[in-house]
Amino acid sequence: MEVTKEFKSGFVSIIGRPNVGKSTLLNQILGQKIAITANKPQTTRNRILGIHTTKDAQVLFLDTPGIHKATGKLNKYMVDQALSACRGVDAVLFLVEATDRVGGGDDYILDLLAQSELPIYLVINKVDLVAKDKLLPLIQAYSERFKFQEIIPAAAATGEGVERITSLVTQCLPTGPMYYPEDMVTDLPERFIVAEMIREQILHRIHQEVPYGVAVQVETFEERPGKNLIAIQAVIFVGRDAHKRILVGKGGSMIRTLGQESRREIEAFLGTRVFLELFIKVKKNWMDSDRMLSEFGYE
Ligand SMILES: Nc1nc2c(ncn2[C@@H]2O[C@H](COP(=O)(O)OP(=O)(O)O)[C@@H](O)[C@H]2O)c(=O)[nH]1
Ligand SMILES: [Mg+2]
Repeated sequence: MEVTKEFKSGFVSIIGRPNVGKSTLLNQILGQKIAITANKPQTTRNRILGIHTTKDAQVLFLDTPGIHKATGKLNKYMVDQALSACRGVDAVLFLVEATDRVGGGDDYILDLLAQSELPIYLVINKVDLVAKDKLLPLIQAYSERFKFQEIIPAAAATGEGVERITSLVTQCLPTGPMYYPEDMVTDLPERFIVAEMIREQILHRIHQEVPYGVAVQVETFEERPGKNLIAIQAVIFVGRDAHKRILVGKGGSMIRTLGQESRREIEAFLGTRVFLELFIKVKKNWMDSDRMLSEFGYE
């Protein structure tokens, strides 16, 4: 790629309360799904790097877990991931929902942001869910609450306003090198994204508290040469026996569905056929064990 002389680059973190659409926005910016999304809080557990490269700039977006008042070790880890993603970056995209009133859980985040001197871009997401005449008063109210660099209405799910977000944040980046190869979209290993796609199916299909106590690990990932096939074995860890029974389902029906749906997503992501085997193991209360948290990559 021919790049411009004034090439810009830098980090932009995407923060906000759980469920406002941060991961959906990242996927839409990249035009590719690397972050899982669900209509549930605490879907994203780690910081996720998405790389957006054009001939003018390379923007390194950091998707983060939602910021909320956390209890429990796993939740505290997640919030810490989000807050630390605001240090050493060049700008912050702060997401709220158009359907929310100003304040509430966002005040806490704004008070934290006020202590930094970073440019903060407010994205009012999910504008597809509100009448257009509700938008101006909302923008007005937010602009009185905080000195944002810009206020951008958007709908991450449909793509509305998303190009504008990228071009506005690019303007505030310093000139700098291309840190990653131009065709690279993330630094996450394929194994991690595969495990996340399995967890996403669990979030979509199983309710109550079960998904919050699930961790997924890919144990084997083998390309079968000459066959255009990847064989994957993954383990779903749960904290309780009862959760295992729910995941297995009647006569194994739930685990079968989870396997089929995950395989479909993983095949689309990897661009090959996939042979997927899922196993379920109980690790009692792993979410409160430092050792297990770090084994699952939450440290
Ligand atoms: N209607 C609507 N739903 C959205 C939009 N953006 C995200 N969502 C939905 O909101 C839910 C949470 O999205 P997600 O990206 O996982 O939120 P996160 O927790 O902030 O990362 C999912 O069900 C998304 O499909 C949007 O612009 N409009
Ligand atoms: Mg998310």
